[in-house]
Amino acid sequence: MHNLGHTRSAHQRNHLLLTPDTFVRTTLPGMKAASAIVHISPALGAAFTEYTAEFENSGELGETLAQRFLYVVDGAVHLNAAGKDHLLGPHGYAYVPQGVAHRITSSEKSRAIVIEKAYIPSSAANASGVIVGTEDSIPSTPLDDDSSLQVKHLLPDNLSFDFAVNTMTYQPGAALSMVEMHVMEHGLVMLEGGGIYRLADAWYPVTAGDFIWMGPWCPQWFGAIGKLPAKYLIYKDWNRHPLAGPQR
Ligand code: UGY
Ligand code: MN
Repeated sequence: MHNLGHTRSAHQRNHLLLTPDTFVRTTLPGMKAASAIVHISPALGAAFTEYTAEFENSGELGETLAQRFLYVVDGAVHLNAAGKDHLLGPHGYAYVPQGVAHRITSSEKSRAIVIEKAYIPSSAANASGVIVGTEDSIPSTPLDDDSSLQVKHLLPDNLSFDFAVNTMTYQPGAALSMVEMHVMEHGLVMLEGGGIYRLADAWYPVTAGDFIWMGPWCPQWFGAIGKLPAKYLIYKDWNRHPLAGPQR
């Protein structure tokens, strides 16, 4: 569509906002009847990659050398790992540790958010096994005692994991209580609703379908606007010393 070169997408030194009108699809090695919209990768300085995988009826994801996290947005996605088959519907998710052979396929048109990251081991814990779950059965906890802002931790919070993936749901009018600035980076997909995201020195209107990358120490704040709750899926590196892992 002719939009006179306008978009809400923005590419700044320590953050990225990608709106669906600027999405470009590609096929990653090993993908069959599927394509990827790569949202962020080490090409921009991130220590992880995140993409939306769009599957046809019988699609398949390729291999990865990294650990992999998958969250199904819609459709039906199958994971075969460690000799077991799992069916993931909407809000279903899976974690596959680095080095574990697996296949991810679809039995209908489906969309999933995929996060991959080279694992940083910890001498204090063994690596986890495969995890499969659904967001719907995870209990939520209020952030900073604010019951209008609920967080669900999709992965266990222990040293086996070097990243966290959470959902955060804001009632209309709810907001982060502070402008956060922290060493962790974020990959974020707006799943429902919308609001205003402050990133560094800019305030962006954001809505379901948008992707945001926040680099280390990117000033960040969100307030939900509208009549329905706003919900996003958020990745952060977690549980490791700042000197652990690749030096950038
Ligand atoms: O976990 C977080 O750092 C989260 N509160 N950040 C955010 O929502 N931008
Ligand atoms: Mn944060």
